[in-house]
Amino acid sequence: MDYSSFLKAAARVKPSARQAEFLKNPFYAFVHFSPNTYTGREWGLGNEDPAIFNPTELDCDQWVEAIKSAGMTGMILTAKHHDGFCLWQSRYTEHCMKNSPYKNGRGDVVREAAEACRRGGIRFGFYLSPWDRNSRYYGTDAYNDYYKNQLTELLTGYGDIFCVWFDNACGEGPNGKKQVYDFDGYIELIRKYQPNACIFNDYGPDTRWIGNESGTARYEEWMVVPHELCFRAEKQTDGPLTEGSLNGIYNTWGDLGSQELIRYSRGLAFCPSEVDMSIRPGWFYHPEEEPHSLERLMRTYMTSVGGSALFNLNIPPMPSGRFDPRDVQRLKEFGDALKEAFGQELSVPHTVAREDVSETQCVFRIDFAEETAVNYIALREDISQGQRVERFVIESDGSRLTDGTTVGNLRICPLKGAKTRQLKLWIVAARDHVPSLDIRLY
Ligand code: FUL
Repeated sequence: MDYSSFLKAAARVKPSARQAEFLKNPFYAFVHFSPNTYTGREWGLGNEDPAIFNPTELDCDQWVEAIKSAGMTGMILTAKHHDGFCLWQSRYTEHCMKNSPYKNGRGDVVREAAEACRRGGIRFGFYLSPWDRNSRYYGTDAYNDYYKNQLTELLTGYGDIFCVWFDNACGEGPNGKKQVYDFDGYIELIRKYQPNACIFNDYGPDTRWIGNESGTARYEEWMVVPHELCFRAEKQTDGPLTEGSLNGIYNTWGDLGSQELIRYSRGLAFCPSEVDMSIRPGWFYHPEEEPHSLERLMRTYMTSVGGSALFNLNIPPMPSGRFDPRDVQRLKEFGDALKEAFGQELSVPHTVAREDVSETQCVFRIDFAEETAVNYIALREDISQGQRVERFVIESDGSRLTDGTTVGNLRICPLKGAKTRQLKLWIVAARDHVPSLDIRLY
């Protein structure tokens, strides 16, 4: 394919209906809870006694209230982490709630969490770790059946699932063997039972890992990425067949979507990235740890949600089964700060006029009725049409305030209270006709 046709095709790589829906609510919670909560480990060994898992004051409604207070709209629970302990009544193992003293072995944390989400009006999803340090099947074909049986229990017994999260962690099981995961089979099952659920994995199909666990998002984040990276997602166009290769491409690369990179791809897929980080240093609860500062959480939000990525923020319950009051307070402060920043758009009357400069450039002129202080400008592309904007500049009364690269699902630009009568948003480069842009001022 010649390069200019390739670029036009790149501009038309589109989200699936389930991805487009998922991107409307990009901020949700992770909840890491397992025997690790009681041993202080981050990766359990798999030989923990199920009797240590005993959340005597379990209160999933408290989780949901805290999650909602931060403005999050979903929860992904570790139904099973690497230690293999299942937080529900699985028919396929004894290493589960059946052998926990909680509710005399009749407890089901997955059910309590799912029901609390439903009551509180947020979405529910789960993380089912493929790596399992307990299962005696691990390292054999029988393990893939075991995993699929458990997936089926979770996909069919707990109502609508908005996200199924699984990583590629693949260590040794109890018999010293590693497992070859049947990801295609897992994905098929999820599509069968929960066709609207988005599937997270390093390589797609629906969302992908940002590449670190510290909440650091890329300055330039593309949802349209080489199929060599997201090979579990649908390839929507071929590459331009430029000589070279993207072998070895991984989520940790600094650039995954610029023209300089995609020109070497053999095809493109649509797959937004997810920033996953914990509110504390660990994924699991450790009493000596403190939640991160409000500033750090705000910065992460601005660069993830505000940088066309998703934000999955983990809050680990304490051994009692409740969230730590310090985390509850930080989540509330976070939600209040977000409301303060974005709760209300600027009320000063203004007009927005668009003028096309060329096929792939345009300028939006925003005129205010009076001098106005602007804290943020938030931009959105109509991503149902694909992702196109490559570079923009924002000027106030003729001088540059800020500039950036991608817009995508949402680009929040802090303008730090700049006083202005007229803002100009120049779209300096786009992959095709500049799409219609949603512009909001705060
Ligand atoms: C990783 C795991 O190894 C960590 O323990 C944690 O669950 C993180 C979210 O994903 O792959």
